[in-house]
Amino acid sequence: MATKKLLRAIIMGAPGSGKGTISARIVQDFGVKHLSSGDLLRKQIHDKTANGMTAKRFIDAGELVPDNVMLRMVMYELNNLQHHSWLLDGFPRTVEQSKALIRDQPIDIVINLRVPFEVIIDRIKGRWTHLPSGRIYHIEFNPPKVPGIDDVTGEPLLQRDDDKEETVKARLEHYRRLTHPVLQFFRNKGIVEEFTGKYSNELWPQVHDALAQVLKPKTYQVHSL
Ligand code: G5P
Ligand code: MG
Repeated sequence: MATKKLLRAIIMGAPGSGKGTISARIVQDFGVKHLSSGDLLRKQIHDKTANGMTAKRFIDAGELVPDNVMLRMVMYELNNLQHHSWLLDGFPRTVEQSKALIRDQPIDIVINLRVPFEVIIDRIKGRWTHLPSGRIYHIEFNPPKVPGIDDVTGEPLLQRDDDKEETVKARLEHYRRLTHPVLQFFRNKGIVEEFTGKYSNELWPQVHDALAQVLKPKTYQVHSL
């Protein structure tokens, strides 16, 4: 496949499968813009916008935010990224969202992270997030330099409200029911690349190589196993 100038990519995977972790590495090595629907929603909640207030009720229950809210928000952001390569994380999550996206944007590749559900709950329990930037830490896997403090800004880290064990279980269930059909939708288009494993450091070199087939990397940071 010839490498092309602008990349349109999607990263998929269950809650806690490492989409944010792998996305940060893709941004670093390939210089693409990262658009995380969850980060966008958390910012709207923080800013107490009307969309944020609607979304909060669904997020706290581990349910998906309605398609009309998501589409308005994400398509607006994508419109500002027309001249950039981008990676969508957490969107689309329903077949409705997928159909609306591809009506507007041709997608080159869907990266699907397949991580067993049993490792996910433990991972999420140990996650700490810098909410304004979306930077993610884990108490063992990638701890901050100072416990509870963001490495870059020195601001406090928080645990996400939807990371309680019961909410994580609801999120995994919604993923199974609503997001599997999305994968099938893109598989039918022949653009899904599957990556299976327990650790992000095991998946990362494979993801890097697959992306390098469609976009020239600027660098390759090794993250040891
Ligand atoms: P989000 O924000 O999209 P989820 O549920 O899809 O949330 P999440 O929880 O953000 O996904 P992730 O990004 O896949 O997980 O995973 P991550 O943060 O990188 O990794 C999880 C933790 O594990 C981190 O602490 C990381 O450091 C650690 N970790 C990573 N790799 C390893 C490893 O190898 N080993 C170990 N030990 N640890 C590791 O969506 C949130 C909500 O917003 C709404 C929904 O309500 C959703 O529930 N929403 C939407 N609703 C409708 N439509 C949409 N399109 C929506 N988008 C969001
Ligand atoms: Mg995430």
